[in-house]
Amino acid sequence: MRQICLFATAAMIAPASSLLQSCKSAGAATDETKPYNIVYIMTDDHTAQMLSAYDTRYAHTPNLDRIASDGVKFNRSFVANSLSGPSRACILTGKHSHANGFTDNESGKPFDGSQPTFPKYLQQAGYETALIGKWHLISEPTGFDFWRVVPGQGDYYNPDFINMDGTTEVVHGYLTDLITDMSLDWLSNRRDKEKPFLLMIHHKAQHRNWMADTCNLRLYEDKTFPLPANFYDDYAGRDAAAAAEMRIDNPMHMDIQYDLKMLNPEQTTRLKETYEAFLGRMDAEQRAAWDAFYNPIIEEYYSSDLKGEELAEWRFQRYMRDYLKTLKSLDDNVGRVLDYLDEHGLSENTLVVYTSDQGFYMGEHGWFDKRFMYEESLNTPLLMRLPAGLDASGEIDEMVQNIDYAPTFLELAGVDVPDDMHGVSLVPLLRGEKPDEWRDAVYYHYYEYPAEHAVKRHYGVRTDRYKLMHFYNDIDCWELYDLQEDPLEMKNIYGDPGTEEVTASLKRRLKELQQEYNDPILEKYPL
Ligand code: SGN
Ligand code: CA
Repeated sequence: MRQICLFATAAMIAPASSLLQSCKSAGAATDETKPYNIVYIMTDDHTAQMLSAYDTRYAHTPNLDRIASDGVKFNRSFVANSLSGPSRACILTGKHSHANGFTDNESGKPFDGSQPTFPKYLQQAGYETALIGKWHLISEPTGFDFWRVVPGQGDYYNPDFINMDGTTEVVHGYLTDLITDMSLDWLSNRRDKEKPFLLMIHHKAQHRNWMADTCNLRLYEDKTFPLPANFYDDYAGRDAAAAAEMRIDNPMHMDIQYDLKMLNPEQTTRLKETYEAFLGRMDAEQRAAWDAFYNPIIEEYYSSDLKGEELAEWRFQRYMRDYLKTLKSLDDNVGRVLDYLDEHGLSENTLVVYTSDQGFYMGEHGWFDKRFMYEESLNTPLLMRLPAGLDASGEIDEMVQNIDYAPTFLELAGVDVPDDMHGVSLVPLLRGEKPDEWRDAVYYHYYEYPAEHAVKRHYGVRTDRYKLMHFYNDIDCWELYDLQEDPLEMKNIYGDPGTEEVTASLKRRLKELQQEYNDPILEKYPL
């Protein structure tokens, strides 16, 4: 990798016309010789259906929507492997999982922190870098001047934080607030203000088991949410989907005590002890507020004897409400960060990125969780508020992937993108250009099986209109969807008469992508 310069300038990345404009609109902080700062906010398991800039059916997220309305919203934003650790490794390295080595969460193999990552390249280019919140890559973070992370998935209440000196301490409060407090503290008091910065704020927020802050517990209780059209999916023609263990209506998949908070001293469930451990972290005041809210619902639930669809739909409503309550904290806290940047004259010169480590199912196919290459979890929200000099606005429909973030940030910092990165820089799109040649297909590969939720290993290709997937390992099933005709992916048309040509062309494209990225799976399942 060759470094162009120590500090990038707005002039280096902005076309002449936009530069004129940026000079005119620039405030004190947008001196055109100043490199851009990057604030990267990522939430665990936040799906686009639950972000009102994308979908107004369920959620109201005014602060996240601010990022979209002041900047851009990517409508076709995908992950490379829909799971936390792998997704984070793809983002840091700009490479697919087989190349960065972190293919799954559960094998326990740590991320190889000695490999190049975009924060390291930014450090070399003179940036000050920080990471706060969920890390989930087992090894210690590398490439950051400052980091403070939660162990594993992190706890909602009074969580542990691991410090850079290796000590772990309990910090009193609600995790989403704490991560924001620490991030603002770093911005105000800890960073070297002479340097451009990268701040990665990694929230747990939307990750199972959706425990809201006590101040938000009573929200949305009067709301009834519409069921997704395919809530009662029978998975006909989709064997891998039928084998998955992530149904909202199945008590072995979604636990009545841990997930739905219906604590019962007389009953043991698979995850009850884990829930009790989470409750055990609360102080007396938090616990009293929690019990005051849940006890009447618990009493009503256990005396009502709901069954069948009535029970399934009650479970869905509780899931939706809990998810939305944790989302309220997240949205408020994103608002705090945006306000801070505005109030401190940083907005004009700072790229704000909002995304998630993957999408999530909110009852589509009857599910919660992610992992599958179906749309809800392949897709991930991606919003960006752009600094002066980057003139795109509104919606971007080009297909982008989380391996693109690293090259984007490098280009913005004036650092050459290393040849071995798989992603491509999104900077042309951020400039408002409509490139003639843009990616026509994304590649996906999921590995974590056998594991919780029983989602089989699979890889596939998605084009603008079609999706082809191959489930492998202890199964050998192909699936093909016409997303235009069947956006909910209910009818697997693989092998149907009339699909021969499109199947052959998708297999060709899949093979090309596997060759381009050097995925060794091609040797095992030649195309
Ligand atoms: C935990 C959850 C799973 C979830 C994985 C991965 N189980 O194991 O439901 O799929 O994390 O999530 S739990 O009983 O511990 O809640 S990821 O986003 O970190 O990849
Ligand atoms: Ca996740």
